[in-house]
Amino acid sequence: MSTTREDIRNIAIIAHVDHGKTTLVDGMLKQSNVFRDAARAGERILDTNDLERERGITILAKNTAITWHGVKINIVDTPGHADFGGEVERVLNMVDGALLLIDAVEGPMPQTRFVLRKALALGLRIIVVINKIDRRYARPQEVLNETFDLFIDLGASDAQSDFPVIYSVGQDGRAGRTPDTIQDNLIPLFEVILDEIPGPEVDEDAPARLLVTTLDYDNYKGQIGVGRLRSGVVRRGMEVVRITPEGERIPGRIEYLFTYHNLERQEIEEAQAGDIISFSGLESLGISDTIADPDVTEPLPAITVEQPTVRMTFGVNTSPFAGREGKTGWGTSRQLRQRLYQETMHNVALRVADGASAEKFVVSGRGELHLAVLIETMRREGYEFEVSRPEVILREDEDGTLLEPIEEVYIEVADDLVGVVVELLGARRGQMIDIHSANSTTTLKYLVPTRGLLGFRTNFLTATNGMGQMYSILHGYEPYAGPIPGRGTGSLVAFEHGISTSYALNNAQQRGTLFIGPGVEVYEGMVIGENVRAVDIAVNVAKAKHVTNHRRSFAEEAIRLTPPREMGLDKSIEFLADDELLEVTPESLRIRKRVLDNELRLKEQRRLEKLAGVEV
Ligand SMILES: Nc1nc2c(ncn2[C@@H]2O[C@H](COP(=O)(O)OP(=O)(O)OP(=O)(O)O)[C@@H](O)[C@H]2O)c(=O)[nH]1
Ligand SMILES: [Mg+2]
Repeated sequence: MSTTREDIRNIAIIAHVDHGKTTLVDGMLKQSNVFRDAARAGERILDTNDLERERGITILAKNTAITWHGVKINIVDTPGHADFGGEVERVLNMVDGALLLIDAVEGPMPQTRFVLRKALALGLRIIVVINKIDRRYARPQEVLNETFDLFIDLGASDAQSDFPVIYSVGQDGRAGRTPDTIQDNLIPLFEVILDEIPGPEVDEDAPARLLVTTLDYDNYKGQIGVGRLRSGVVRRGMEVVRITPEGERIPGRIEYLFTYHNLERQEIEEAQAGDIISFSGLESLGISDTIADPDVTEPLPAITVEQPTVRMTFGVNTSPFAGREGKTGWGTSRQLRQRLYQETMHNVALRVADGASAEKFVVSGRGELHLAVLIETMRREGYEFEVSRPEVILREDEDGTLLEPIEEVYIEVADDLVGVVVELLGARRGQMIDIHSANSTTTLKYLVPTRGLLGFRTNFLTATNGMGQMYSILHGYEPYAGPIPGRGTGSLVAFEHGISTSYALNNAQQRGTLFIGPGVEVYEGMVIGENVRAVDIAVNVAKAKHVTNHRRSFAEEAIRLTPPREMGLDKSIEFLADDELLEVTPESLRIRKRVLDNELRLKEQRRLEKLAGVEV
């Protein structure tokens, strides 16, 4: 018999990037007395991994739990960046309701739409939280209207569109039922969660069934699976069956059982349906596996996520410096292959396929950031490898028409920069669909082929002095829009192996912008800067000035170089041309030509130019 558990609530926090999810969870944890040291609040305590802290965004969805007036509230914090939308799709099956956070200035944004669509499709009860109402230009009433329109637009049921609303300043742990009755605490939010989110519907007499939704690892207890116990009871030591999405049945035993309690996993002996639990004891667990009583035959429906749109080739490092900086023995194709396929076990929106040769793998994801985070994670683990320029994943429709991904792009810039943005996106086959201005800021909405957006961010930030905001989200697949010009500049390529000198760099910098300073070891074919003209030129950066007397060598030291452009991972990926690769090691990022030999490459270039000439 099915009953409702009143002692538990399972909720997810969903929103567009930066609307304040993780900060609000801090407040909830703090006010339910999790922190012994209250000073730890306000530091996005759930954003635990280094990359999350460095980039200031959530990358992985995470579980936590608090207790409020005797009711346990399991909370799943999710990332808001569109590239990590797969994380949201992965975890929503664990909850009965969601807090939809909306920035009181920005209103619903592209990813608000995406996450709300997913939540509504699962029939979740939604509480709208209009957050950051302390911000200048906050417009809570308008934002509420826009949110209501969004519900209707997404086909929400009458019950779903009749959502409760909370207004909050998540940062200060304050909330209220109206913008004018904000309390000094989050009690109104806790009350609404208890009143409006239904407790889990469970059947404790049915056999135990759980869908593995998250994978974790414990140094002592091994692989850990996390999911919501749908029905039945699970006990420590119990025999179970693991049913893979393909229907394979593997017997096993639950060794340890845990429940979430504040920021920790707490060991328990027994769990009842409705709770979010974790367990160890099963080998080779996968996301979407069903863990069940041994006699269960039907698996729970597997998690589905949307398809990737962008891909890169990862390959064994073939640079002359290969083997110098990575962990010894980790640079082989076997190691690289194993690491990449292992990633797909939990990174559900990522795809890996063997490439054209045994040393190459095609890695597909939801965007450049999705792939960049994987690259950065791997280099920090000690891997070295090379990656190609990202490219979009094309499709064909039934009639054989070539389709490409198109993105909806939202841009916010100061009014006087609109012209620049319009020009930049026009060149990339962008179509403006909306423009309006308020408080000296213009908001533009565009449809742009994803192809045109690869490498766009750096241009955009340069053009707007870093003051512009830009978000994009997949709009859909449409017929191929035709050629889009590349970066329009060439590369300055090192002429031979050596150590860069100030003297030589001083000559090289007349041509464009350098990526390296003096004293850097370079190899032939390594890209050391950007040429302002659209051709590559080989430059000798290791040449020392011919010294004839003491005074001249003194002069060499006095050369003042423009500081090199800090490339970093994101900028390097955006810079790559088709005939270039990025060498990634734990210590360095080096852009290089695919063909390192300058003479060979020039010959090939001339041959291609000739061929192109014949065709015209
Ligand atoms: N003014 C104001 N700023 C806030 C408030 N809450 C959060 N912020 C700021 O908003 C920024 C983003 O906060 P996060 O909590 O990381 O946002 P998020 O939704 O978790 O972001 P992602 O997980 O990356 O999608 C941070 O700089 C916060 O300090 C608020 O109530 N008022
Ligand atoms: Mg966050």
